[in-house]
Amino acid sequence: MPLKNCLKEQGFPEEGKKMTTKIYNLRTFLDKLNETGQLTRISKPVSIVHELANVAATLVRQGGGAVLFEHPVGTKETFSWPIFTNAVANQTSAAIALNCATAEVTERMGWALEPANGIRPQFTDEQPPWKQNIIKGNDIDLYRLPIPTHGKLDGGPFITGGVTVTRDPISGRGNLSYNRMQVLGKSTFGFNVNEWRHVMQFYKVQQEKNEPLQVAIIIGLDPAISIAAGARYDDDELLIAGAIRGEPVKVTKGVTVDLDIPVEAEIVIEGYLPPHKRQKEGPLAEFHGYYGELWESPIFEVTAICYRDNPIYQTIIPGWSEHIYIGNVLPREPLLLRFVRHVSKNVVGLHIPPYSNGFTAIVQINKSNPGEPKNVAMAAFTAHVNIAKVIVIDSDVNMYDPADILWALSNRVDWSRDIFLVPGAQGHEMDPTADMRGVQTKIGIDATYKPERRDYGERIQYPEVDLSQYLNSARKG
Ligand SMILES: Cc1cc2nc3c(=O)[nH]c(=O)nc-3n(C[C@H](O)[C@H](O)[C@H](O)COP(=O)(O)O)c2cc1C
Ligand SMILES: [Mn+2]
Repeated sequence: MPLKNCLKEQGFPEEGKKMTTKIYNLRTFLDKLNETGQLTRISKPVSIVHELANVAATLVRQGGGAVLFEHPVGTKETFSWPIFTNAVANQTSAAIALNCATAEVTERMGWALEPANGIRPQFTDEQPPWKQNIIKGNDIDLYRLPIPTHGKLDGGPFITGGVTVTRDPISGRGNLSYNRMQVLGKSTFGFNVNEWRHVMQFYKVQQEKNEPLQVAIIIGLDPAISIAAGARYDDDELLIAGAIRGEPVKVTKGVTVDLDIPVEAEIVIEGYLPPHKRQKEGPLAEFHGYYGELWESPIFEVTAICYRDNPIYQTIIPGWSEHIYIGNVLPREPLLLRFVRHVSKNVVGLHIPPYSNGFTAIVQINKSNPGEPKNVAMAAFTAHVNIAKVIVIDSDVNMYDPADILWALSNRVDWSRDIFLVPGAQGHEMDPTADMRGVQTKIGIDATYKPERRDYGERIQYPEVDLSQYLNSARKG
C-alpha cells in the first residue's frame, strides 16, 4: 500500500467533516470505534490485578484492539468504573483516531507534528463535566481508584494511561507528557520522570526556588490528546491535538492547581511534586519488553480527585502495543520518512512495527538502482538514535504484516551480500542488544527482490476479498 502524497495538499483536516461521528472526547471515540466494528465490550467481571491486562494483551495479539471492560473488579472499596484500554494499539485504531486511512497514518502524523499546523488551545470558563465530583483533603484515597496492576512482575498498581499536564515555570507554556505513577500511599504517587524530559526541566527550575511543581493528570481522553502527549515537541503538545482535530482543544482552570486543563476528560487528578523529595517506585513493564528497575523518583502529592458522573477509567498496557504506538511509532515515523525521502524519491512507505519495540524500521521502496535500498537504510539509522535495524522491502510486500516481512527476509535476502553492519554505533541505552551506554551494532537489510540474480517474475498474490459477501450467516435453531 503506497503512501499517498502529502495529505496537506489533499485538504486535511477538512477530511474530518465527512465523518458521521466527530471525535472530540473519549465517548465520541468509543462511538466511532463501535460504528467501525473496532470495539470489544466485556461484561464479565474481570480482576484489575493482572487479569484485565492479560485479556487486553491477548486481544491485541490476536489482531483485535480497543476494549471496554464494563465490570472490572478491585476490592470492596474500589470505585466500580468501567475501564477502557488499547485505544491506539493497531494500525486500524490509529487511523480511526487520526481520521485517515491506515496507509496515511505516517503522513497525517507528519502534518500534525509540523509546528506551523499547530492549533493553540482555547480557554473557556464553562463548567467541565469532570467538576461534577470533587474529592479533596482527608477524603482523598487513591486506593479507591480502579488502577490496574498490569504485568506479572510490576511493583503494584500504576497509572500508565494518564496524561500529565504541566506548565513551564519560565515561559508559561503548557506541556503534556506520560509519567507512570505508582500508588505509594493514600494521597501519594511515585512519579517517574527521566532526566531529559520537559517535566524534569520544569521540576528542576522549581527545585532551585525550593517550590513545588503543580501537575494535573487527565484520564479518559480523545485519542488526539493521548497521541499528542507521546511526542517530543518544543511547544505545548495540545497544539498537536488541535491540529489533529482541526480545532482548538478547550481548556479550563483546575480546582486546586493553576493549570489549563482540557475540558474533555473523564477524570482529573490534581496535585504537586514537592521539591527535593524522592522515593523508590517500580518495577514496571518497560517499552523494550522487559521489566525495569526500581527508580528514585519524585513524589506526587494529590490535592484533588475530580471526575464526571459515571466516569470511564483508561489505561495503557505497559510494554505492549499501545505503549509503543504512542511513544515510538506515531511520533517517529514522520521523522524517518523525511530522512529516507531525502535520499530517495522512490520510497513509497515506512513503518516502525510495534512488535519490535521501536528499534526496527521497515522501508518500502520501488528501487531504481540495486544500491538504493542500502542508502535508504543508512538514512533511517541517522534519523533517530533508537533505530538499530532497518529492513528495506518492495511495494509488493505488506509492511503491516509480520508474516509478509518474514517472507521477504526468507526469500529475498542473500545474507552475505544483502546486509551491512555498523558496529560501535550509538543506540538507546535501554535497547536489550546495546551496552549500558547504548553502544551497539546496527544492521541494514536489503530485502528487496534482485531480478539480476534470478528472474522469478511476479509474486503470487491472491487479492483479498470481503468475506462477509461469501460466508453464510449463522442460522438460528
Ligand atoms: C505509555 C507511555 C508511558 C511513558 N512513561 C514514561 C515515564 O514513566 N517516565 C518518562 O520519563 N517518560 C515516559 N514516557 C515517555 C514520555 O512521556 C514521552 O516521551 C513524552 O513525550 C515526554 O514529554 P516531554 O518531552 O514534554 O517531557 C512514556 C511514554 C508513553 C507513551
Ligand atoms: Mn513537551
